[in-house]
Amino acid sequence: MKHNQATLIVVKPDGLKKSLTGNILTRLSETKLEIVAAKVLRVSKELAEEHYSHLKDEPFFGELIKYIQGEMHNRKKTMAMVYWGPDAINKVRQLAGATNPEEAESTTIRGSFGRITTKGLYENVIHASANEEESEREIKLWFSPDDIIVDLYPAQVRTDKECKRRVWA
Ligand code: IDP
Ligand code: MG
Repeated sequence: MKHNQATLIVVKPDGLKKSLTGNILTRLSETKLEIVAAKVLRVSKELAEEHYSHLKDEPFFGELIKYIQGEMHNRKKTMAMVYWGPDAINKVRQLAGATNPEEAESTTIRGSFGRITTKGLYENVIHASANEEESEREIKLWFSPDDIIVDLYPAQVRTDKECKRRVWA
């Protein structure tokens, strides 16, 4: 049996604008993987640039950062999730399809719903981690240990006395 893995999935702003969240969750449920974390969030410039740091020298980097931040869709939000189970990374990548939506098989999420913008950026609806090194890096970037219902990676307890945070009034 293939070993358990965790993988980061992000419904990108085009996926949210096109109301594809339900559809994507249904497709993901076919994998029989377990969902262990989920949140809706605005992607800061810092998070965007760190998430895509491997592409910083590409000509489309600037557009890519604007895209994941939602500036092209007037939808400044994404939905990030961690799925967990046997062979999770490959299962989700298969379902997502190729990076270039024109090359992705038409039955995949990217093949069904992605497009290439006039500027040449691939708007491909979802992000999915490509390998274990990447999934660990990305999950640690997008989530804190307490956001995830299983212990994926070693964590430590830190007491921040002066740390200001909002609580319900
Ligand atoms: P992946 O999302 O399939 O892992 P990456 O190479 O990590 O592919 O690229 C991250 C994102 O950058 C892609 O999902 C896509 O939105 C965009 N992208 C990647 N390569 C190209 C390209 O050659 N032209 C335009 N956009 C690209
Ligand atoms: Mg990638």
